[in-house]
Amino acid sequence: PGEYTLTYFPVRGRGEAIRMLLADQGQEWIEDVVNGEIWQKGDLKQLCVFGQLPRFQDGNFILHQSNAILRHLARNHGLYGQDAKEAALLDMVNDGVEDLRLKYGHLIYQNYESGKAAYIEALPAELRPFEKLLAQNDGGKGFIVGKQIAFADYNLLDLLHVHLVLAPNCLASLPLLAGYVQRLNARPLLKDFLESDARKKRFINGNGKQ
Ligand code: GDS
Repeated sequence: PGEYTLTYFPVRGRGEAIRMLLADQGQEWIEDVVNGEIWQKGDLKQLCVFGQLPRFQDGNFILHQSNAILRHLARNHGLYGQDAKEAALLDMVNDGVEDLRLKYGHLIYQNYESGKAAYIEALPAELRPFEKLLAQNDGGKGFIVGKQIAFADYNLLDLLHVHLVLAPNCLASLPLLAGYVQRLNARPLLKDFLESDARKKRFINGNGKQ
């Protein structure tokens, strides 16, 4: 197996679910941190398939698109469910996470000052589908799909983390999700990662809004 390298800006952004998956799976990886000055030069952007980061190297294999990177790691680390139906449900959850992540990104990068209040107002309704899915799986005491952690759990956990910063009370009416965050945060390797200095120093988003 080759060495893992994550090339990304010094933010959580679309890199953090990948980092959490790797950390929780006991994997090591190289952080190739790209600051604005390096990015502005444009050479790296030229190398990126869609002109954007994150970029991920697994040995000589290079991949772009954050969700494709998560899925690649899922296939290689047994994080894609127990059978084809669980894999399909994990894809469904991950697409739901992506839909809300895009709305969040729009708020942060395009509409923060004027959109924040309405966004927070609508947030519990946006998160409730995940609460319902959890309730349907083992009474909400476990993971989002099946009996083992999977890639979509890391992506959902990151989505919940960033929303808890934006709106600390957003899970007040969603007790299963609140318990899910506490339970996953307490996984030993994930806890070490979440409490690391590197993680604490990292801004959530590229423009400093959160
Ligand atoms: N679908 C891709 C993925 O999932 O990997 C999206 C990757 C992506 O958006 N990467 C961003 C990037 O490389 C950093 S994440 N930007 C540098 C560039 O484009 O040159 N993206 C749409 C999305 O998330 O789908 C965005 O809205 C990103 N915003 C989120 S940051 C601008 C500013 O600061 O306002 N200069 C950059 C804003 C920006 O890239």
